[in-house]
Amino acid sequence: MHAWPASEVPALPGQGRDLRIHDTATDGPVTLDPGPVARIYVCGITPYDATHMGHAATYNAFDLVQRVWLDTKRQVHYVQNVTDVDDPLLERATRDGVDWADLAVQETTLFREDMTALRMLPPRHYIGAVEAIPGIVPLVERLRDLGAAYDLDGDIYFSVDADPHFGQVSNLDAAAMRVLSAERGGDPDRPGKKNPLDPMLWLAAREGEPSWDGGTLGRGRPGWHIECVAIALDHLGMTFDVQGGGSDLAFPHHEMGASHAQVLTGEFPMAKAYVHAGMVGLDGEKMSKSRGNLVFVSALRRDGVDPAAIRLALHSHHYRSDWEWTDQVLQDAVDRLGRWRAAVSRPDGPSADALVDEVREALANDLDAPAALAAVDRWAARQEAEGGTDIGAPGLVSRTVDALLGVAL
Ligand code: 5CA
Ligand code: ZN
Repeated sequence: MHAWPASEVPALPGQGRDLRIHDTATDGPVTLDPGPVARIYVCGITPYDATHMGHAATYNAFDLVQRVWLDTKRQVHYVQNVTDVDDPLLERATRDGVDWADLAVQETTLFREDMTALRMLPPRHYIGAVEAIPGIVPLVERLRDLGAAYDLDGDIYFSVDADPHFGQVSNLDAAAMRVLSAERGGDPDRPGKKNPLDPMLWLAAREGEPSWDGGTLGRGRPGWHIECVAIALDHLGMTFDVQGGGSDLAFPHHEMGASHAQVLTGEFPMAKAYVHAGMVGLDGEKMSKSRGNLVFVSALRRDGVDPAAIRLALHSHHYRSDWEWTDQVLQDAVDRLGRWRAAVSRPDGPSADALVDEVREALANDLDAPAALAAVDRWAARQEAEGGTDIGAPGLVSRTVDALLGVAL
C-alpha cells in the first residue's frame, strides 16, 4: 500500500537528545541508543470506521518518537500495518451491507487524509494484512514445524507455552490475561485448546467470509498477531527499537506478537521497548468504534477546525495518561495556536536558544509534550510582556515547533 505525503522536518541548530522512554515490559524508563537507523513498528488501524481522537493521540505519540530521533540526525525506519481483513471489519461490512474490501479502502483513504492534515510523518512501509498473506503462511508453517502451533478443527493455534518469555511484555497473571483475551479478540473458552490463552494463527475458511490459499495450511485467513509479526520481521528484523500502540494492545496483541517472533527466530526480545499510549475517552468511556462514542478527526476538519489546533490538543496531555476529549481541550488548543502564531509573526523577540533546549529536553524525557508546550507558552508570554531584539527568534521558534511538535505556525 502507499502511505501519505511527508511534511518536511526542518533541521535545528545544536544537538538533539537521546530518547528516554517508558517500556511496558520492564515497567520503567529505557534510554534508546538506536544507531544510525532507528527502527519502529506502530500498529495501524483496522479500517472499518474513521480516525477518532484516540487513534490520533496514539499516532501522535509515535510521531514524536520519530521527531526526537530525526533531531539527533538519525534516519528512521518506520513501519505500520493496516488490518484490512479481520472480524470487526467483516462484521461492520455485513451490518452495513457493503463490501468489506471497499470499506477498508474507503476508511484507509480517509485515515491517510487525516494523517496528512495532522502532519504525522508517514511510515516508510505501509502494509496491509491482505498483501502480507504470502509472507504469513510460511511463518505459520514454520511455527507448526517447530511444534509451537497445532490444529483444532482446521484452525491453527499458537502454543503460548512454546515461548519461555511469554508474559514478559504485559507482566499480567493468567487470570487477568484470560479476561483480556476474551475482551480483545481471543477465544479462551473454546474447547480443545492446549492453553485457553493460545491465539489463532490461521483461521480455516468460513462460509461467506473471504479466504486465501494457505499452502499446507489450507484455505483461510491470518490471525491478528501473526499479521504484525510477519510485517515487522520482514521490514525491520528482530530486536527493533520500539513496538508501539495504545495501551489496549499490550495484551494480548503485543504479548502474543513478541512470543510468535521470539519462537520463530530463537532471539529475544522482539523490541527493545514496548511503548503504549493511554486511552482517550469521551463522557467517561474509552473512545471506541464498538461503543460508538467518537469524535472524528475528519469531522472536526469538515467543521473548519485547524488541524494544527487538533495537534496542539493532542500534545496537551502526556501520551501515557488516560484522558478525556472535551470541547474545552480543543478550545484551549485553538487559543494557544492563536497566541503562538501572533508571537512568531512579530519581527523580533527574546532569544529562543534556551527554548530549543527546553523543548528537546521535555520530549527526550518520555515525550513530555505538555512540558514542551509550557516552554513555548513562556517564550510567547515573555515576548508579549517584554518584547526582545533577537530578529532570528520568531523564526527559530517556528522551526522548533514545526520540527519537534509537527505544528506549522
Ligand atoms: N489494527 C489493530 C492494530 S494491529 C488495531 O488495534 N486497530 S484499531 O483501529 O483498533 O486501533 C488503532 C490504534 O489506535 C491502536 O494502537 C489502538 O491501541 C489505538 N486506539 C484505539 N482506541 C484508542 C483510544 N480510545 N485512545 C487511544 N488510542 C486508541
Ligand atoms: Zn498490530
